[in-house]
Amino acid sequence: MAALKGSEIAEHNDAKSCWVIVHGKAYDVTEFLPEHPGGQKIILKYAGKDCTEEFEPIHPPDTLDKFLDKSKHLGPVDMGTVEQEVKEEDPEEAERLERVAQKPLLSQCYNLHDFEAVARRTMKKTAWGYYSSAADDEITMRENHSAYHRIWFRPRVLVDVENVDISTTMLGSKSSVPFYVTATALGKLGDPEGEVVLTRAAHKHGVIQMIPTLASCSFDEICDARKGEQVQWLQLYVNKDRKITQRIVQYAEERGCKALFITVDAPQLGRREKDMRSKFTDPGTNVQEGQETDNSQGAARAISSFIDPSLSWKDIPWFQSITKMPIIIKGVQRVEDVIKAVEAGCQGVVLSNHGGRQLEFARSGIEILAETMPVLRELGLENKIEIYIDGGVRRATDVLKAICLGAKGVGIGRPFLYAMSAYGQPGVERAMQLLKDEMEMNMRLLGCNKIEELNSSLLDTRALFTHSSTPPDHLFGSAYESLATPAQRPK
Ligand code: FMN
Repeated sequence: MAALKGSEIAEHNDAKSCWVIVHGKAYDVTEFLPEHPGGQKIILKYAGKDCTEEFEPIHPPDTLDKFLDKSKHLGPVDMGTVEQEVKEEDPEEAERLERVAQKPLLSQCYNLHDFEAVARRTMKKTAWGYYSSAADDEITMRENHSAYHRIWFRPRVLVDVENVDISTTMLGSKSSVPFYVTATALGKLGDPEGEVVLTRAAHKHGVIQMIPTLASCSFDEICDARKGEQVQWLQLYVNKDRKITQRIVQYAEERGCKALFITVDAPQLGRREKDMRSKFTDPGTNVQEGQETDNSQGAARAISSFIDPSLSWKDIPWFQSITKMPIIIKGVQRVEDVIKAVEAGCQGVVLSNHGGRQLEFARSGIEILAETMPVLRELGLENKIEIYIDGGVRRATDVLKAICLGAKGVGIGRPFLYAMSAYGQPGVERAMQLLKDEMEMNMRLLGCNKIEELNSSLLDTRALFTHSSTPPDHLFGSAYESLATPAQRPK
């Protein structure tokens, strides 16, 4: 087949006939426009043009093969004939590149906060917007971390702590540490290689990785990046079309995933205004001319319209009938639902509010954990289910507090994304090493040799349930005009 010329493709530049180029190949997406989960407008922006750069981070490489009929695959394009868009000089981007060139050395990062600070300065605005954003006033996101500050330690002394072992078992698999890489979508926004960077770093450190449904890499690419006995779990957003869901789950099991985490806290995606605003001001979009773009919804909403809001407890037996993998409910937020999960025969729950990205004023995972464990113990259910938590974990002391309270493991999301975005695989490896070092040291200082020795007697949780130090509402504060005191009378 002769390669298509750029001029031929450029003729198909509207909704009546819409062709686009992705990775040097042309596609007729005219009929697909109304079905595109991210809306038509973003495709029409690239009608007749090359959209690879925009397409790449948001779509796994097998997307077009899977979702666009073969008759619409028009074949290779002679890219030399495609008119290159002259990009206007973008002073913001030039400044960003300068900051990238001057970023601190990796060895200057001593904790997970440092990676966040570097990522904030060096990531593209849209990518930073997607990763860092959370729901509404982002109070739950900040509470997730602050809640750990309301727990203090009661260490033991004069214990022989020469040898400390921080390894553990999660859902029947060995792990070198009691934390795991939780599922986070769109890895290629942070690194051109995407989630496989996390896979490789996780392998180096014996850390378990949860693969997101909405990864930028294809599922196969992430599985193929696995080495030896490395353990991966699957995070699942349940599709309205259960046949698709069944295919995903069974394929994951076939490819060796060791557990199925069903995300249940996102029947609709939360409003993440940083994400939405960063799209809105993207110079590539047309909002200044008053045109609405679906893009202004942010990356999150664009990719998530397939999620089934009708999912309920009644569906759990169906999942149990299609897989032998342990089933873990991700996004549980009250003890009553933990008990339901036990009754439904689930092997685990993740106490999580999705990193504060969903229901604003959802409580932190650590607080729910402290509410849950005593109830489970009272009912004799504590060994019937494994309890995981995530959200706001930034220090090994946070991990230790969760394990002391009865969590089997702790998920970490943004910190690994930031480490990857700022420094690639070496960044993620250093982040994991720093956490390991912090953990070993703090186990010693707590007077514990093994994970099994961590228990709630090592904690003072009296302040945990009081919310007197709720994170401030900055937007409200900055818009608020303070009341005035009486003015002096003129002379
Ligand atoms: N949770 C999911 O179940 N599926 C996802 O696709 C998903 N994508 C996420 C993308 C980003 C950028 C972030 C920050 C979180 C995402 N989460 C997702 C939630 C995480 O799994 C986890 O609950 C959260 O990040 C934990 O909070 P932390 O970021 O403070 O560690």
